Amino acid sequence: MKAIIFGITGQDGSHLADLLLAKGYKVVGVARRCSVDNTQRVKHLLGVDGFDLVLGDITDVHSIMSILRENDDVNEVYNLAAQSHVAVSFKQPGLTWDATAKGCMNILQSLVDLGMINVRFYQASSSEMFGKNYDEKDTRISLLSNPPKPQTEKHQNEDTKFLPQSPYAIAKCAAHYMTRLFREGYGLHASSGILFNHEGPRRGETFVTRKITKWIGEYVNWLEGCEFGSTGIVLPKHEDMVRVHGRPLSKPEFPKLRLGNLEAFRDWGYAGDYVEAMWMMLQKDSPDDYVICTGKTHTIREFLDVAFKHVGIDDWSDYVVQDPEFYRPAEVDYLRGDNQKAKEALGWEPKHSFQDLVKMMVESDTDDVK
Ligand code: NDP
Ligand code: GDR
Repeated sequence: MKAIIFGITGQDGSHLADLLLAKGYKVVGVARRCSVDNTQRVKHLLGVDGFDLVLGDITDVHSIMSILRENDDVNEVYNLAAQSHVAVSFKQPGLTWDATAKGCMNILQSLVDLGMINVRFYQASSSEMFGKNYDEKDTRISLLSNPPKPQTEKHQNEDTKFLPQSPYAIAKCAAHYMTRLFREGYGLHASSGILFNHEGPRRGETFVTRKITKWIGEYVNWLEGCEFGSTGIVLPKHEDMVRVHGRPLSKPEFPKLRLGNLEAFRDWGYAGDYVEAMWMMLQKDSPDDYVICTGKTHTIREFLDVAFKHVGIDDWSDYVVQDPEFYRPAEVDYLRGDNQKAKEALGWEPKHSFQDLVKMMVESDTDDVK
């Protein structure tokens, strides 16, 4: 079996490549040209048998066509490439549209134009497409109220209407509908995974979870008086810090963690679990759309609670500053998926809990910086 992964250098691309190679696939990863090395997440795969890294950009239809032509024996194509940062999409809506919406169309149309109609296609759709919308279902009867009252739970599933709140989410909706159109119009085996937030040690450093755990790692390291590099600051050991040429130096303040809205709810899962769902979708006889999520939701405050507690800090309020720079023109307040369809039709379930995820990320970042 052979797969092409667009977006190989991203978080999910690297996890998916690991999964497919372990299953014996040949994997062609498409990376775009970058002035600095962008292959950090797939370093461990370079030179591995069955893995090939090629240059291409989803906004350049010629590069897509030539990659597909050179790999006309491909069985599965995964489109994970996108300008994937919601806040950035407000600042660069044009680029976001070109990569996130048009990029998907470029791949789909190329498959049809080249007559590669039997290739199975995966599109990385997003819970951001739901935006402000959710459905409510009765879950239980509250016996505490008199008379007993039904209680409701908010959630999003495959039937929830989209109400996107950012240029990113609007571009993802366009790509989602384009995927559906090629499925229904051309009979392509094209599926969309509507994935809720998924994270892990390979998560980009400007997404909120990784920004928090990365900061914790660097702070813990600073406390221990070690050198740390990824923020660009290199601190001397404690001894040197207090005395240079016999003169005492004041201990420099460690910069606080600057965040935006802490009240938003997100349904956070582990990326390694979610790429399995992508693969499972393409193994089904018929293509379809699936919500992939944990079904649990937490605020950013709760993430902070668990992450800081993990390094022995019960109250993080002295370490975190809310900064208007990180607020968005429009926010998605509440995301909590319902994964019943994926459970029943794919047999997929998340293997890692919220607590597992936070622990894994904090531990990785406290180790990494040492
Ligand atoms: P990342 O931002 O980590 O990765 C995005 C990938 O797309 C990178 O490899 C990036 O390359 C590549 N890319 C960007 N623009 C282009 C372009 N013009 N041509 C070719 N490649 C390009 O995202 P994730 O791995 O987290 O997510 C994977 C996909 O899933 C994305 O489409 C994202 O929008 C979507 N998604 C993600 C969720 C999540 O929680 N992680 C949830 C729902 C959907 P480079 O490394 O050079 O920047
Ligand atoms: P999201 O993830 O927008 O849900 O998109 P992100 O981690 O960027 O934001 C989650 C929530 O945290 C709030 N927030 C901050 N966010 C960032 N990035 N930086 C901050 O400093 C900060 N402070 C608070 C945000 O306002 C938001 O409410 C991710 C991406 O992976 C998308 O590509 C994907 O489609 C969706 O998840 C599902």
